[in-house]
Amino acid sequence: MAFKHISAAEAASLIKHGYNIGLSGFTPAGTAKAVTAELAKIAEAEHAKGNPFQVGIFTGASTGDSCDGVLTRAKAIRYRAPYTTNPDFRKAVNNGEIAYNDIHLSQMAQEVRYGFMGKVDVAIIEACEVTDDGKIYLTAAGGIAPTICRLADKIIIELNAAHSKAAMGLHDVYEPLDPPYRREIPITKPNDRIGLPYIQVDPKKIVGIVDTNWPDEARAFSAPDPLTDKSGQNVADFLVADMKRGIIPPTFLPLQSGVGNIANAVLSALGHSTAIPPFEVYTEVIQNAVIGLIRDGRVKFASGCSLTVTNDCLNEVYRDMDFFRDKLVLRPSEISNSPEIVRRLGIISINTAIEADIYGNVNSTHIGGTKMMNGIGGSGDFTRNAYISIFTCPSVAKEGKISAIVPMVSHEDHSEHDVNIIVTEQGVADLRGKSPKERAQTIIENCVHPDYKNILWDYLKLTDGKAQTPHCIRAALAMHAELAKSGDMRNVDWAQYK
Ligand code: 0RQ
Repeated sequence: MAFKHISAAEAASLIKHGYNIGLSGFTPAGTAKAVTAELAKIAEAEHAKGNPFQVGIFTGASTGDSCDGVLTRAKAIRYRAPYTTNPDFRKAVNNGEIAYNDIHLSQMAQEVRYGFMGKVDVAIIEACEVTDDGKIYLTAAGGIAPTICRLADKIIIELNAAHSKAAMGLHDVYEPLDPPYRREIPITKPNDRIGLPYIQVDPKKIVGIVDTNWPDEARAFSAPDPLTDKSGQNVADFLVADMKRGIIPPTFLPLQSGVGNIANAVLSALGHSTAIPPFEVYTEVIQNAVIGLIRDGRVKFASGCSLTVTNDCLNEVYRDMDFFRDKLVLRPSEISNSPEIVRRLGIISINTAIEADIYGNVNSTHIGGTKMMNGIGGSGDFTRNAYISIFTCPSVAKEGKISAIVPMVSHEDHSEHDVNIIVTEQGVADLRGKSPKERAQTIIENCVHPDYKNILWDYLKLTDGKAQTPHCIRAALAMHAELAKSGDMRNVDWAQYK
């Protein structure tokens, strides 16, 4: 079947007010760009005429500015799920302008299938190749593309020449059946392939091909600094010690690491550690550091949902696909983040916290308990099911005015029941096998910044110390209240709570 080649503007005109659109991609990698940019213009024109124009957006994870950014600025988003990192979107959400459903990334595809969010009207899928019989070859991410392709009434393809056709074969496309017919997902090793290298659709659903040449909008992370290096080294030293004690097998275990500078520093420290054998990565986001470690022979295999790397790095992978082909695979997010597989493979998860409390509860999403930062992403998929779950964060934020360790988190994403290890540049708190009271001692002793140690010891003195989880409820959020009042948590005064 010969497909119609149409402009991005023509494709966008197929999307009507009130539609839900499903997008390929995961992070800015592999996401739609050209059609959403044109859709924003349509929304602005309609708004100028006094007409409503808003859509719902279903994606794998965050997108680039040409999607979340332009659509937010055009006030074209009514509803969105899941994770996003866009600063304009963040502002709009925290102004109450967009309904944002921040769910675990592994659950996105199935919740769309279960009908929790309404129907998918149009799917916009970035591809490096489409065949006449409806085989879609994705680019740098799996995301929820297989599900939205199957469910959408219409499919628009962004055939993006900025992605090499070498990406064909990178993907392992597998969509589980829904209950009560769901079976085990048959992955027992990070490098198992269980599906097809393409998405098969009914070619009649493809309403147009938009030819583009638009590189992914992934950002480069700032260079590591002494603080992130120290946290990375702390994680690496901790894992080496656990391996020497026999807790981690001598072959090591597959690693998941979140995005950002600390994640890169951890990978770099592990990469340089001579005590750790070459290891595997079973993660969601494959960053530059992993590609470098594959080159160096330190990472044997990486399974992920996206290649969220700089464009130089992506082109290097495409150019040298003969080398990378048997060392990399990209999967849909419900497989890359599958709790079943995370538990089976015994993954060591490393994610970043905004704040943690003295009992090990972690807030990854909210500033001051109310304002959304990005979202939970895949951190919960991995943390809850990991062999060892690790959270890292700097011990203080905003020049020391904020302690990342507080009496009680102002919002909870990961509970004390799921969090094994907390790491700051100050040190490592090993919470495994400990009671809440023991956890508080080890967290304050090892992770808290010196400016805040006595403040937190003094907080504990407000309690009678006898309960399972001692708290002075009236004072539990007093450090946050103090920050809101004076701009510095160090000014908290416990006297009024005695
Ligand atoms: O503020 O932007 O004004 O400088 O929060 O903090 O230290 O730069 O760290 O960029 O790695 O983000 C948890 C948000 C960390 C991220 C989070 C302020 C701080 C700074 C950012 P500025 P940093 P990062 C993989 C797994 C959840 C999802 C996840 C995240 C800004 O890692 O979204 O793990 N994780 N997904 O100053 C007030 C505090 C603060 C604070 C930091 N306690 N109070 N502000 N900040 N701590 C990805 C996917 O799932 C796809």
